[in-house]
Amino acid sequence: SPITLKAYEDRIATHPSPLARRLLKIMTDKKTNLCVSLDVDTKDELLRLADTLGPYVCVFKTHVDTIEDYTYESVIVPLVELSKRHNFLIFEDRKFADIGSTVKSQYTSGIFKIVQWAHITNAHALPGPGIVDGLCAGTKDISEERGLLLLAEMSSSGSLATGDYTDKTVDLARRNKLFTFGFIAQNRLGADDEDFIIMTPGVGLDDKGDGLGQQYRTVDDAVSGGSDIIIVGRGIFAKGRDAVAESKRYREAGWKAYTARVK
Ligand code: 6AU
Repeated sequence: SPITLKAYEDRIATHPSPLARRLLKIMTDKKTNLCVSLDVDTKDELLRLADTLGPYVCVFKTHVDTIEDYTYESVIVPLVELSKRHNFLIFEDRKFADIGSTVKSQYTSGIFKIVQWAHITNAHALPGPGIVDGLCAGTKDISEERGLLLLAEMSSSGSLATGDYTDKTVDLARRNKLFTFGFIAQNRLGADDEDFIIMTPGVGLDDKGDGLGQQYRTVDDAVSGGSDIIIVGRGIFAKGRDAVAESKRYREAGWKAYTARVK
């Protein structure tokens, strides 16, 4: 039988994670479950897209280490400003994968200082509980909400994150539901009485793949399968595409698919 879920709005009051509550409120207020993946390599392009697409998204996802002309002052400061102006959250797609002590440094230090500005980041479950503990320890002095997504499944062809690995990733998230508020996944995960936020990449309406292992599913497939937020990158801003028009299209498709599955 098709998955039915409570409305985003009805999940706000009961969600254990403060960050998830804030996110569900933004989604409800802006009527969008679209996360745009800003995989570009200059700060001008990143900031231009964040400004023009800001009204249509609940979250912007970044790979900040791919920006050629990155500095904290010229990229992060204006990006945070735009996140306030357009009311979106920032998700640095860092995919941490090391021991707790090392990821804590990678999260808090260096030139990126991710914990200072990224409301959301993600990590592989591979190293075990220490990775979550290390990242959580990194949020100690931050007053704003922070949240972690574990990679429970991947969109890429031949991914090893399946079956028992996926189940154990869900168990790992259960240890700290205040911080680990959901998953990067292709399917609904967790028990019916749990409320993990599922964010799903590998979504595209016009392409099937990218020749390097990425696999695309439609918005309907992702959302009817239990995804709460669709992550779209090249489907929106690849060369020749009108990013504003595509953002509106994916936002509409995402919201329509969501309303169709609400209880
Ligand atoms: O829509 P695309 O293919 O242009 O971009 C997809 C984005 C990329 C990937 O790094 C990321 O989503 N991603 C992730 C994430 C978000 O963790 C996991 C995954 O399984 N597949 C995937 O594509 O920025």
